Amino acid sequence: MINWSSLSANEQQAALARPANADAAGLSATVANIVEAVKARGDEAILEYTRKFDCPTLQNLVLSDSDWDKLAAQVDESVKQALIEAYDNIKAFHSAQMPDSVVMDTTQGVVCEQHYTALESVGLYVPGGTAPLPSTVLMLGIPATVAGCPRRILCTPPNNSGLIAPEIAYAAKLCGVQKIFLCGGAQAIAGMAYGTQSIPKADKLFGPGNSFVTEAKQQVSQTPEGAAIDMPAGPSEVLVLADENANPVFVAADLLSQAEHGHDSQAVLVTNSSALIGAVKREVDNQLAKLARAEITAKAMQHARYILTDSVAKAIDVSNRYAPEHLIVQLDDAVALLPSIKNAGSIFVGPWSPESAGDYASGTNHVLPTYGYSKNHSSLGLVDFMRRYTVQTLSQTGIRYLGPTIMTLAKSEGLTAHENAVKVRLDALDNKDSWS
Ligand code: HSO
Ligand code: ZN
Repeated sequence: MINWSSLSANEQQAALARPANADAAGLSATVANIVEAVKARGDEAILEYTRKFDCPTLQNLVLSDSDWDKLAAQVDESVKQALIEAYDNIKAFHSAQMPDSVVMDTTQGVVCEQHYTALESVGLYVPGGTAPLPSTVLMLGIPATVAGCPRRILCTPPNNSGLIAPEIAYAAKLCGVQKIFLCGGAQAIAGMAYGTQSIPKADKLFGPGNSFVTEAKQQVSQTPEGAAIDMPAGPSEVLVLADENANPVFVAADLLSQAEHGHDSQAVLVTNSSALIGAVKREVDNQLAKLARAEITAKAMQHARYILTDSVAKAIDVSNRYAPEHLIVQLDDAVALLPSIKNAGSIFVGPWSPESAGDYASGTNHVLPTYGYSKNHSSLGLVDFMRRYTVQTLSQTGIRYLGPTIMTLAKSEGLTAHENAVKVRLDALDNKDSWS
């Protein structure tokens, strides 16, 4: 248990720190080599890495339509129905995010417009790992399709026999993914960013991944011929804000649901009640033993943080400083306190809103900024699959009216060519020859 008010400023900072990568330089060099190999040798390099890391006998990077259909057909009927229900909610919420154009006269004869258009080609990444996540396929594929992106491909690592989880195949079909490539890691990211013989180049890459994937996304987004990325990422995290009336069974279950993602998952409880901390710890022990992934979950819970503050207001302060990916608010007056919550990727309000709801099926996106990036990055949404551009049209009245202002500003910056681009037009309107 961490007693917040007894900590020095440095200790407080350390208490909220994220795990740092011990060998950032090594990771960066390894990934740079992979990216270079894929840039130089395309499919051949990706196949080599995929045979080395995922499936030694893989022949083809593309999942054939017949394999895709066969896999999708294997999914349990009840899981299909659940995926469809989740799909409906996610689609409804993301469709409602369609932004409107802005068209207005800013001044006499000057029309300014702002429009959105779908990105041409998007690359979706879905990790393999210890638990393949079809829900992530929905979170990426649905907004890509709703936004109207014409090209939507997905990369995911194959298993030892060169196939993928049936649920991933089914979810990808459901949400309109057009092609699945059987590769993962930095090699998949490089393949989508630069394009290969079989993988079409993507304008932007989306989706979570391990440290290799994250580093590769950073690297390919630094070069103009690479691809944009959705957001920077680190291990998944939850912060629960709770008071003495919160249900310790619920709080423990929420911390554990985050912890089961991986040994590096971050679970943080911030509360003004030491009694709650005691009760939650007991509950964590009770529930942990019964979980399917008890070992991974226990490992993550070893670095779980239980922070005691002097007041609810201070607890909210701590949460704002931590800027969690997921924030669960189990405070008495959760709704009233929402305006004081500044930084969080997605907020779950009140005792009946577990993170699992947003992870799977409520409709919100589960791709969210981690590692404190919720201070300046947004949760994934429809507009991330679009780009915004502007249009302006000045009439003769417009250039006459605004021209002198533009000329004055251009002159004040010493940019006489800018000034002249207006002057030649004003002169033409006055039937004057600009050059005499
Ligand atoms: N909590 C994860 C998403 C997820 N959970 C998928 C279950 N499946 C990151 O937001
Ligand atoms: Zn989750």
